[in-house]
Amino acid sequence: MFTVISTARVYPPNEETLLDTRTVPGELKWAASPTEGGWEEVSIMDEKNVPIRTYQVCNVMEPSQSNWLRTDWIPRSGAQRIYVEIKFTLRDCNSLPGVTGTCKETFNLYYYESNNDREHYIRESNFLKIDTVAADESFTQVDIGDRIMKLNTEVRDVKVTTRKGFYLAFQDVGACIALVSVRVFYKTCPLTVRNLATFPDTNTGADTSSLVEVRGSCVNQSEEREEPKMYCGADGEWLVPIGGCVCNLGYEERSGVCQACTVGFNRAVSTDRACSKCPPHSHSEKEGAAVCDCNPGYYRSESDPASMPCTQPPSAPQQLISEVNETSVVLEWSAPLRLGGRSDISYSVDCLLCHGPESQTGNRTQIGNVLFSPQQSGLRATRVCVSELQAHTRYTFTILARNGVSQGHSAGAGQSVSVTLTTNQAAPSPVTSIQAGDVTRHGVSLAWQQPDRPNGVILEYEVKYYEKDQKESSYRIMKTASRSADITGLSPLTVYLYQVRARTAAGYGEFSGPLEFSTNSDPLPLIGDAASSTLLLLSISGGVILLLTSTAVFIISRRYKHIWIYVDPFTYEDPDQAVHEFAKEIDATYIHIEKVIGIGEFGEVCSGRLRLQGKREIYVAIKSLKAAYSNKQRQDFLSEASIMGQFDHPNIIRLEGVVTRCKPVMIITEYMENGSLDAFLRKHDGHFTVIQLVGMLRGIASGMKYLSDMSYVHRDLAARNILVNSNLVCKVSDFGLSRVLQEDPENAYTTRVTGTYHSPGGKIPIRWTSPEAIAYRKFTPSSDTWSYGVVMWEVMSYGERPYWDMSNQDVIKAIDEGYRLPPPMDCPVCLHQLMLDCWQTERTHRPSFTQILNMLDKLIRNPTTTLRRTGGDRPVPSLLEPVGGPEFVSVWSAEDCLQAIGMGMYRDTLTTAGYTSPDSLLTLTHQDMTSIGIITPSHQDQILASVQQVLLSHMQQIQEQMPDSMVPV
Ligand code: ACK
Repeated sequence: MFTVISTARVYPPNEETLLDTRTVPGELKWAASPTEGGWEEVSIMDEKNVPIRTYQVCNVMEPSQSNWLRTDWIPRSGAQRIYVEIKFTLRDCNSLPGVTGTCKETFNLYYYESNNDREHYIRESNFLKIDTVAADESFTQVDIGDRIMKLNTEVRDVKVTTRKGFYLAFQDVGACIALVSVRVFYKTCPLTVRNLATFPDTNTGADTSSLVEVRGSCVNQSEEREEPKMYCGADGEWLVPIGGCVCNLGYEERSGVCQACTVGFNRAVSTDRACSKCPPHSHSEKEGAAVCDCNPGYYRSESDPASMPCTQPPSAPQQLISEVNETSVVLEWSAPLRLGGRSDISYSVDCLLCHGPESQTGNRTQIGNVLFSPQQSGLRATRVCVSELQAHTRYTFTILARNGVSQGHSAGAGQSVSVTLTTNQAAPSPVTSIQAGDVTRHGVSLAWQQPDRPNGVILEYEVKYYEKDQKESSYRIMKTASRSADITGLSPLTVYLYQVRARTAAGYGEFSGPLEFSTNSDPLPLIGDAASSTLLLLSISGGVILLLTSTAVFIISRRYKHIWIYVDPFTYEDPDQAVHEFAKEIDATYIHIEKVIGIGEFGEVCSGRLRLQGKREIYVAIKSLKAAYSNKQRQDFLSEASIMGQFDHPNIIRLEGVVTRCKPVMIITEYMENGSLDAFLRKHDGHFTVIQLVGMLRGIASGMKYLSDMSYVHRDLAARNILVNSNLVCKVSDFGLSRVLQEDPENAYTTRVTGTYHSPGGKIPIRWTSPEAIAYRKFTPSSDTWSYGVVMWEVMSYGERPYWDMSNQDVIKAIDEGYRLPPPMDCPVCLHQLMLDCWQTERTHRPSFTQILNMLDKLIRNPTTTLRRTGGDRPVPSLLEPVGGPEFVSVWSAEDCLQAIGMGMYRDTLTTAGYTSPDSLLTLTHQDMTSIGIITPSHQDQILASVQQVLLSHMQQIQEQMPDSMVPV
């Protein structure tokens, strides 16, 4: 028998043993075939004297041996490849005396997969061969009796994947063998932790080259950084770790596990490897803190990293000083004593009296009118300039310091410092928009607008002028209380520079930029058709003019004082500049729209209320520009405002302002309660007296005279474009179609209008338009006169359609053939005569608006002799006839008139300024009133609205005492 040396073995950690004959207690009792004379179970003692089971066979002398030995069923336990380690001794045939060729030195190893753990019989042919096993070079010496034998160890492996278990078989073919031990095992990659991920014990794959992919799971208190993966190789080794996990915040990696940060420490960002001590002014009370909490009174802003110390809001700014300069103030302060441990300090300025919409433009903030430079909040520097404050007003400014942790933690007054100051009385802002009107050889008329910020009552204006060549070395000064000046005594054909400044109780404002203008070489002033025709009229009437009443002289003199030429907004490159030159931008929040009253060419027309700061609320009409508009439409729409904004007359619709900086774009005008004149008259057919109708016509003529004096041609004068207010005052509106008079009219407007009456300039209202304007677009104040005649006819016929239902072509033809509209029913002859004068084919024979106005005034003054005749039975007065006597003035004075409208307090002011007759009051404009010191807007409105009305109703009383032929129509 054998004694086995040193058989004690320790299994490697990546091998799972399925069978080890050396650990089987008792006999193995494997199935041998043949049962006798083949394999034999033999017990031997190992080196520790522990009995072990072996199988032996040694039939070397007999031929054709096939001795099978089969193990019991071995469960594969999930293994896919098993390893069989056989320790055996094998006798060298040569060492056996007397053996023949039958002796073998190998045996065969087989396997058979099966689910059956108790197979009685397995056919030998069902076994699959694993290998033929021979003794090899490496062996251990075994002491067998008195001889030394070699103990071989051979390992074979095979894939077992189809059944739950398998049997092994050893076939001896005639060798002398002792199977000392058989161990069956498979290989695993043992449980491991790599990159904070746990990989479980994993069976190797079925093939020798297979890699099993295994997903790891993060260890406690950690989370995946990138999916952890590793491969289990066939030899039970882990290969290629990928991805891994990181410890949760508040934990750090120690010895492959995540351990909580201790008290007073934190780990707040995953890129930090280890826990760190809490930053200053913070603490952690529990283990595992991700973030240390701030100590009481200390804070962290949302953007502060947790590693940053906790900080505090700043204390108040110090040493606030203010320096007032008129209506500006410079505020300066020093940084707070305590910055709270931060560097992101900023300041804001609070101003209790500064209201209104806020905007940031360039490097300044605007709140209402007040400007903060560089801004009102978020100031980095310790200085701010606040300007455009109200003069003479007490303001309190508070400077507030804040930093990143002020939000919600500010201790209020603790962070701010205040100063109260009073602004000075300020000089007026510079005069802008000076315009030159009448230029002669020796003089020029200048006019200008009031400064944007008068900062008080303007006492006078100073005009400085000097020859351009002489620079300012010798200049002359002229003072005036009004916003116009006639400069005389200039040298002909010389370029002069003119500057204007305003004076209030606070002193002079700055001079305007210089306006450059040359005097004429031409001895006669020529300003548009209206002026020349007036001069013509004056020269024709020669001595007659001397007979004009003081009123007429007054009107003419005022007219010359105010020559001002209308500026075509289309000559501006930037249409917005034009609109802002002539129209005030209104904050949309000051407007309350109440209802839609109509549809205009560009969108809805609404009525509503407007309350401007410091002014009483007024009713307004609001024209808005529809939502989807082109640039061209916006420009056309706003051009109406640019035109309207240049006018200031009681019979021209007044522009309140525009809204262009937000949508919808709007034009705000005064509200006219009775809407358009044509509809109004149709609604009240037959309800008015002739004198009331003439009163309306007078208003329209007065407005048109004003426009023609400004060289403005309306082009669409018609009753539908006249608006009527609650006092029956008529005002010219709709400046959409109109264009400025061209310098050289012969060159312009030559487009011949064809059948459709559309031309590049727009539609032409045929029934209202003069023949020369229709034929070759010759639009002049005389073509407006033609239209005025048609308006007269519309008014006297209570809104009848001119030429009734005749076609446009027929109208043109009829006019060409000399046909004219007949007098409307009950129309006084003189009025129809005036219409016929307006419809003279030769335009120069038509009356100017000055003449029309004089004529109407004459009719109003002498209603008993002029208005009573209807039907053309008696001769009518000529337009050039001298204006009638002063009956009107004698019965009714300017003083009475002012008294009647509750404005008696202005009697002296107006008389001193030359407004002595009632009809001189009719020429008053807002501008006139402001310049003579009637500055209260409501009083100005009251005077404008009521004077015409009172005078007309007075005339009506006179008329009522007339004979019955003068019945209301
Ligand atoms: O005839 P109406 O009532 O008077 O209908 C038209 C409509 O808007 C479209 O133009 C009316 N409208 C225009 N401007 C004013 C205004 N300033 N005051 C009152 N109504 C106005 C016009």
